Amino acid sequence: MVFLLQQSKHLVHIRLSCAYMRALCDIIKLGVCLLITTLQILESCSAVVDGNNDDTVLHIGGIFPIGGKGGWQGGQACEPAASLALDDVNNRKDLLTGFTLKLHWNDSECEPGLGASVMYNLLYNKPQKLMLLAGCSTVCTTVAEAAKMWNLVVLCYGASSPALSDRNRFPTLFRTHPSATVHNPTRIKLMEKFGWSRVAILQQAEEVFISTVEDLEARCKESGIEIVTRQSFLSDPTDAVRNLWRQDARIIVGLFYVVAARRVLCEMYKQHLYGKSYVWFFIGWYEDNWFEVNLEKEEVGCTKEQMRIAAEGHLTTEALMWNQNNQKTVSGKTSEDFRLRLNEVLRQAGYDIDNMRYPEGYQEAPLAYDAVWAVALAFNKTMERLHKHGKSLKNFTYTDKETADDIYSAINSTQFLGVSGYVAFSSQGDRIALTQIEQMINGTYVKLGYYDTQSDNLTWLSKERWSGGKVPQDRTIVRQVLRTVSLPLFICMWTISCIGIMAAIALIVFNIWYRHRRVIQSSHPVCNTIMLLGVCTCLWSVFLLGLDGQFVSPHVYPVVCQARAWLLCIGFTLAYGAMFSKVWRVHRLTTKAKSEVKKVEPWKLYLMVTGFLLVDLVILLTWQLYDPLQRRIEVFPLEDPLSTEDDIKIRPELEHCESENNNVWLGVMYGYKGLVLVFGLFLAYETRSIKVKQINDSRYVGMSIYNVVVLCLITAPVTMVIASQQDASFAFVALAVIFCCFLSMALIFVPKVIEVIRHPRDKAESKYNHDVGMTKEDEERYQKLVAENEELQKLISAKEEKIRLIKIRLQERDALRGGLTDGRLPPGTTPQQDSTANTGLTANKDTLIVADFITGEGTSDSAFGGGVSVYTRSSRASQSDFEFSESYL
Ligand code: ABU
Repeated sequence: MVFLLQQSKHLVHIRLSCAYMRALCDIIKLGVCLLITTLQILESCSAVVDGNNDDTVLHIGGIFPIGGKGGWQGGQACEPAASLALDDVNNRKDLLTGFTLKLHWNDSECEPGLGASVMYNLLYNKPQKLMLLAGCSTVCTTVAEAAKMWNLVVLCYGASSPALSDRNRFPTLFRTHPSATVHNPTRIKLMEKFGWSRVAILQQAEEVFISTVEDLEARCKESGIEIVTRQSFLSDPTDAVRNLWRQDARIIVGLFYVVAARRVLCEMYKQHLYGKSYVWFFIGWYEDNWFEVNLEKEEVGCTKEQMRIAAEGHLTTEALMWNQNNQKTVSGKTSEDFRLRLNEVLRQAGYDIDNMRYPEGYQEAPLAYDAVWAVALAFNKTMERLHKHGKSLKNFTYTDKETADDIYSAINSTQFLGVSGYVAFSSQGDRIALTQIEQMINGTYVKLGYYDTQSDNLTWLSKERWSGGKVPQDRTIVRQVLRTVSLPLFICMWTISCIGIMAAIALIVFNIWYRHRRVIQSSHPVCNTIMLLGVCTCLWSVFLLGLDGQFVSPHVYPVVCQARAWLLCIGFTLAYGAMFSKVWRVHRLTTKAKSEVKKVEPWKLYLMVTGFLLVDLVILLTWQLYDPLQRRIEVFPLEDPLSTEDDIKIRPELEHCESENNNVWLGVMYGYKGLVLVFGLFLAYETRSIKVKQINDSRYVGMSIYNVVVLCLITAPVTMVIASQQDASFAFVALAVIFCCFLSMALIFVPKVIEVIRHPRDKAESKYNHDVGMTKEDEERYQKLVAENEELQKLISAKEEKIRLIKIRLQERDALRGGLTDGRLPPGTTPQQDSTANTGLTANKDTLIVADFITGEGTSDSAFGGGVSVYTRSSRASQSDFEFSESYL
């Protein structure tokens, strides 16, 4: 029982607890309901206060880039400007009568993703927005592409991307900001004005700049301006700037947001792409002090001073964003009034306006102001229109295409004078505007002029200043300088050649004049004359070798080339061919049987020279007809000029004579000449110690051949190696030709001339002949005879001494006998016998003298077989003659 009582108490207690709990819950529920109701009441009160729920408020959404790190943060000045416009619009009784305009906005940081998020928040949160305002091209692109899905018109106050002019992609977009393409005609105009036809482009990899560059490229092409390079970068412009330098870019159009612009400027400084040789076109909407702010924050890596140095002289182009003539605008205020008010607002927001420290977007602030006015005017127009149909803007929903079209038409036809100038929209929704050109002079922007694209009217104030004192050139001017043979060298070689030619002519005269003299006659005077003609021709070619671009025009140069080849070949063939034919003949004489060779037939020598000439003619004619020598220019690497003041480079050029298949022709010619040279060398070597009376100068001819061969074998390859050094090459060839010619003339003619001078009468020439007719065997025999002669002389002297002594003794004896037998001869001795003894001695002497004067005329020596008259070396031959000729061999 107690247990039951206890249990029932317990149950009562639980029930009481449950009731208590239920009551508590009800109280909480009531409290929550009260709270919600209170909140709802508060919210509705707030809405009433804000005007959100008021039927008299028209809501628009705003997206402002303000706090981002890159791109354009123009919302900093544009948002206050838009607020000013809202105030002005809402203060106007004749506009949107009975309504007020309200802007709901947020920061996009110029980030397309964040911009999209801001847009969705605006769209999905009440109240219903009638239009969107946006700034920054990347955000506008995202917003305008999406907004059409909500039948919303987007008005961009700060988007310059030319891509936004695509009506198919952005059917509901309008902008008070002119398209960046408006700069391009201005840039082209400036390039034409300053004569720049070669430009480069440096761009940040953003659609806004890519589409601007596409437009610029098309316009440059139309105007005949070459785009030398187009460099782009994402965030670090180092490589792109370096490439500009590599491409020798001088006039550079830079398209980037201001943060990137600071990096580019720093890179320009580091890589020395500034100053008198460079002109940079920057976008004009950066703030005036853009190059010296945020350097540390953005870790730019250059000091303010360095940035100032690099920025000096750059040009900017920008659409005019401030109404120039201080007229009253649609708001009843002038652009100056607007500026003062805006400055005041910004000052209150903490900006140091008095020290020209403007927030980003200050330039575009009039565009934001006018954008709000354009919205108001368009809504006004739409409301009137809708009113006629008993409709209201307040009833607009995102599915109301009809009202959206009305808003679109209204804004499309809106035109007014705003603080940014005359506001009107093209069929692409673009703003039509004037552009202004500025230049940074001494750290501040100076207006240079304005350009009206529509009327192609450039107003120029002539305030530009260039650091080099003259308009920079668009490229390194390359001055082509023809490398020519130095004049003193040419004159020197030509003078020597002239002397050689005169000497050769004199020798020809000598050769003909004394042709009857044995010394000339036996050396084949006609061959000598041919050789001398060849020498003249070769020496004349020296003149042609030095005849280059300093004397002849390019179209005459090929003629000089061909004349050189002809003269040198023919001259060589005449001179060398004549000498060759002589040694060949000597070789033939010494190798033929006596019966075969009676005498040297001159026609055979001429035939040989003619044969060589014919081969020359065939090769030269074929060469000239099929692949003539032309003027080819060898270009050398660029060189700096002597004066560092000049912004030019020197490109040395050198003229060459070349055919298409030059190596083939040279191969043929050198091959042929080489064979003749080597064969001549062989013949000269074979006949080195042979002398025939029919060709008395064959040994000198041999020497001359050695000389020619050696020089040709050296000169031909060396000139090919040093062909690019005009002076060295000319001097080498000219000296080789001159040396060959002079030495050949000297070797062949000096002995003859001396002989003729020494012995004016022909008789004496036998000695010359003896000299030259001497062989080694003759020499040995001669030496033997001399030794024998000396022995005999000594013997004679001894005998004479003996005789003298005997005579003395005889005289003594005679004297002794004198007294005995006066005037009588010794017994057994006759006067005749005495005389014979003396005569015998004399005869002995005569014999020796005869031995000394063995003449070839009378001695037919068979030492060489074949009936050739061989001469021994004469005692009259000078020892030095032998030494010279033998040491040479
Ligand atoms: N004038 C500012 C333009 C900014 C932009 O196009 O993104």
